[in-house]
Amino acid sequence: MRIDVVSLFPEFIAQCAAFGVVGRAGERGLLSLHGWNPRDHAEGNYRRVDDRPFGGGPGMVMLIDPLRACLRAVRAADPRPARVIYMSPQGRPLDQAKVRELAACERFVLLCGRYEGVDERLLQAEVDEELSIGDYVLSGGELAAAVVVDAVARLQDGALNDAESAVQDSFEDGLLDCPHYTRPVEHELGTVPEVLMSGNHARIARWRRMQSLGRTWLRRPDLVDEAALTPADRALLEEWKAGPEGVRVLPDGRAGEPPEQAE
Ligand code: 9WO
Repeated sequence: MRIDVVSLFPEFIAQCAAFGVVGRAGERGLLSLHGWNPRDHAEGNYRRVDDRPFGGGPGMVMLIDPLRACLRAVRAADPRPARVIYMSPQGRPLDQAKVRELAACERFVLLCGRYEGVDERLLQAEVDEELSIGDYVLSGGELAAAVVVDAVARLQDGALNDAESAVQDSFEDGLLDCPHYTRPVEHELGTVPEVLMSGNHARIARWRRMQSLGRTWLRRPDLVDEAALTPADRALLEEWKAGPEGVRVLPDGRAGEPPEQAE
């Protein structure tokens, strides 16, 4: 697949994509990532890409024309149609379902704003959708775009090694991951749960599922509601709630019942 990133700092995305799973997806030809700088499409000696906001106020707004010329060049670089996605806190929240949808696309464009944002007319004319990676403000869309690139790259067929694919399964069913342990078995900070040492794979799988269900119920009850649990899952969750196995303490020290979900 092909991802084009439009940004005043295209090198930033290239750096993010140079390592690990994403870097390997590139090496294996599963993903081609292209950075485009709207400044290269700006006119005049100063190559301006921003100007002061109408109505006053602090900061600058990205100009229509350099972005429009840049997007025209992006579209012309490949015959396949490309949807344009603007990374912004006003966008639809990104989740794994959205990541899967994008991973199945042959091509898309990520538009990264800087300063106070982009002239609204450019967004209306050129942008197909807005995506947010969370409810916080960054200094630009680049880090958010890098998140999308990473999440999408690892879903390309052949991007993950066998060992990594197993890890991926954990979020595929909409539940949080189970706890992990490695050597040593006995440590000042605690002992590894006995079941993981049993060699009984069915018991281990059952324990992990129960942990995933319990933790999701405790930390993200909203996900449990959506997860479409089987009767067997429900039974495992009840067992977790009842048992001593559930360490009902959150990392921040809160204990017990799942927190009220804020709307
Ligand atoms: C600045 C700002 C200040 C006060 C109240 C709201 C505000 N929103 C912004 C803002 O959106 N600034 C932007 C910086 C303009 C577009 C690019 N920038 C950006 C993108 N910051 N954060 C993101 C982003 C993108 C995707 N997911 C989360 C955050």
